[in-house]
Amino acid sequence: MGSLCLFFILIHLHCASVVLSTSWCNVTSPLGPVPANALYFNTKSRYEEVNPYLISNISAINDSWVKPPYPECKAVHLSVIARHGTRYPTSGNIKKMIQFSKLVKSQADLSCVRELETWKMWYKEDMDGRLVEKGRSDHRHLAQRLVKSFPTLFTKENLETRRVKFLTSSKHRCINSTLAFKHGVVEALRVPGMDLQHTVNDELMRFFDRCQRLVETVEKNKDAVKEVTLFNNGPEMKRVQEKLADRLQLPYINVTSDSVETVFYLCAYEFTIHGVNSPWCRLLDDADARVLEYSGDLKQFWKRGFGHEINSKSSCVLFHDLFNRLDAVARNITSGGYVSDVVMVQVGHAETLLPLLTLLDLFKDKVPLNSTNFSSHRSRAFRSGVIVPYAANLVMALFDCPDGIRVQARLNEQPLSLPGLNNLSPLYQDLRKRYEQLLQGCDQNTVCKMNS
Ligand SMILES: *[C@@H]1O[C@H](CO)[C@@H](O)[C@H](O)[C@H]1NC(C)=O
Ligand SMILES: *[C@@H]1O[C@H](CO)[C@@H](O)[C@H](O)[C@H]1NC(C)=O
Ligand SMILES: *[C@@H]1O[C@H](CO)[C@@H](O)[C@H](O)[C@H]1NC(C)=O
Ligand SMILES: *[C@@H]1O[C@H](CO)[C@@H](O)[C@H](O)[C@H]1NC(C)=O
Ligand SMILES: *[C@@H]1O[C@H](CO)[C@@H](O)[C@H](O)[C@H]1NC(C)=O
Ligand SMILES: *[C@@H]1O[C@H](CO)[C@@H](O)[C@H](O)[C@H]1NC(C)=O
Ligand SMILES: *[C@@H]1O[C@H](CO)[C@@H](O)[C@H](O)[C@H]1NC(C)=O
Ligand SMILES: CC(=O)N[C@H]1CO[C@H](CO)[C@@H](O)[C@@H]1O
Repeated sequence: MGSLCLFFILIHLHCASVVLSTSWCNVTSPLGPVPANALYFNTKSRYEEVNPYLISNISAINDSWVKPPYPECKAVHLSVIARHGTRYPTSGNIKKMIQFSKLVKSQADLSCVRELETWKMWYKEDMDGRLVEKGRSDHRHLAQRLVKSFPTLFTKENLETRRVKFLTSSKHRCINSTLAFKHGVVEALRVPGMDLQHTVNDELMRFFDRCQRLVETVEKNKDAVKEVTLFNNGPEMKRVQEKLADRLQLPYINVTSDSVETVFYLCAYEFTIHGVNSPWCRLLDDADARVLEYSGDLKQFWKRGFGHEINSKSSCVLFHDLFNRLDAVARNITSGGYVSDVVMVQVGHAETLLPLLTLLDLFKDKVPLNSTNFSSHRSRAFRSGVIVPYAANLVMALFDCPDGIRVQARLNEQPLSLPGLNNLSPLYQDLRKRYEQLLQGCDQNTVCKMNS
C-alpha cells in the first residue's frame, strides 16, 4: 500500500508541475477498472452500471425485486422486450475513430496521456455493429436470472410444448442476442441440446424503419433535431472542445464536436467491449462527460422520445402486440383455459424500447429537453444510459391472485412504477384503464400515414 501511495503521489507531482507551468495538462488519473465517465455513456452504457451488484456476481438477483404481489399469487405469464447486448461501433463511427486517432497520433502532444503513445487502433470497419462476446454474455446471464426469478414459467415442459416463444429483429446483433438468450435458458434448465425456435419479425421489432411518417418527418428531417445541432454548436460543447484541444495541444479548429464525441466513443467502446479503462477516457473529465451525455440524450429525446409525438406513436404496433397477448392470457386464465404463451421474449433495439416506454408515459420531465436547458436538467428523468443500456429489458409479468389478475412491470430487472398507478402490482384491469385511450386507438397505419 505504501509504495502504491508513493506512486500516485509521484504521478500527482508530475501532473501538478505541468499544470503549474502550462495549465493545459489537466486530466483525471485512471483510478480503478471503471472509467469515471462510465455513468454517462448513453446508449453505449454497460448494463452493470444500472445494476452494480452484478459486477461482483453476474448471477445475483435482488430478491426484494422479484416478489409476487402477495404470497398467494401465482405467476402465469412473462413478456420480455429486450435490447440486443454489447456491440461493436457501426462502420461510420469506426471511420471517425480511425481518422481522429490518426490525427492525435500524428499531430498531438501526448505528454498529458502518455499511454496514448502505445495505444494501437484495433477497430476495423467490418466490425460494423456486430454483437461482441460480452453482448452474448449479457443475454445469456439475463436469461439465467429471469429463469431463476420465474421458475414456474421457464420449465422443461413449457419449453417442450413451445409455450416459451422467441421473436427477434432481423439484425444480426439481435439474432445473436436471441441465440445467447436461448442458450442461457437451456443451460439454466439443464436441457442440453434442446432446440428452441425463434421467429424474425421486423414489423414489430423495427417498426421505426417502416413508419413512413416517422421516416419522413423525423429520420430524414434535420429540422427535427435542430435542438441537438444547436446544443452541439453551443457554449457548453465549445468549452469541451477547447479543453480537449488544450489537453492534446491541437489547434482549436481541428477539434470539433464530432471529435469530442469520437473520443467519448473511443473511451466507451473499449470499456464495454474489453472491460478496459482506456487512456482515451482521461481526455474528458466529469463535467465534459455530462455535457456529452446531455447531447446524446437530447438526440434520443428528439428522435425517439417525447420530442415529437410520432416518435412514440410509431410503436403502436408493438404496444398492441403486447396488450393483445396480456389480454388473451388474462382471459384464458379467468376462464380456466389453456395459456399458449407462457413466456414471450422479443429482442430488438434501443430504438424499439424507447418509443414504447415513451408511449407508456415513462421518464417524462416537466420541462422538455432543449439546447438551452442543460443546466436545469442535471437531475432529469430522461437519461438514456439508465433506461436503455445494452441488454435493456422491459418485463411485464402477470400473476393470478385471489383478487384477480395483477401485473408487475420491470425495467432492467428493477420494479417500474407506471405513471398514474400508485401500486407496483396493480390489477390488470386498472392497467388497461390507465392506457384506455391507446388501447382504443393508436392504429399503426393511421399514425404512420403521411398528412394524417
Ligand atoms: C482543470 O481541472 C480543474 C479541477 O477539476 C477545473 O476546475 C478546471 O476547469 C480544469 N481546466 C481545464 C482546462 O480543463
Ligand atoms: C451469486 O448469486 C447467486 C444467486 O443469488 C448465488 O446462488 C451464488 O451463490 C452467488 N455466487 C457467488 C460467488 O456469490
Ligand atoms: C435490492 O433492492 C433494494 C430495494 O431497491 C435496495 O435497497 C438494495 O440495496 C438492493 N440490493 C442490492 C444488493 O443491490
Ligand atoms: C453471430 O454469431 C456467429 C457465431 O455464433 C458469428 O459467426 C457471427 O459472425 C455473429 N454475427 C454477428 C453479426 O455478430
Ligand atoms: C486542421 O484544420 C485546418 C483548417 O481547417 C486544416 O487546414 C488542417 O488540414 C487540419 N489539420 C489536420 C491535421 O487535420
Ligand atoms: C387463449 O386460448 C385460446 C383458445 O384456447 C388459444 O387459441 C390462445 O392461443 C390462448 N392465448 C394465450 C395467449 O394463451
Ligand atoms: C427551451 O425550453 C425552455 C423551457 O421549456 C423554453 O423557455 C425555451 O424557449 C426553449 N428554448 C428553445 C430554443 O426551444
Ligand atoms: C423551465 C426552464 O428550466 N427554463 C430554463 C431553460 O434554460 C434557460 C437558459 O439556461 C433558463 O434561463 C431557463 O430558466
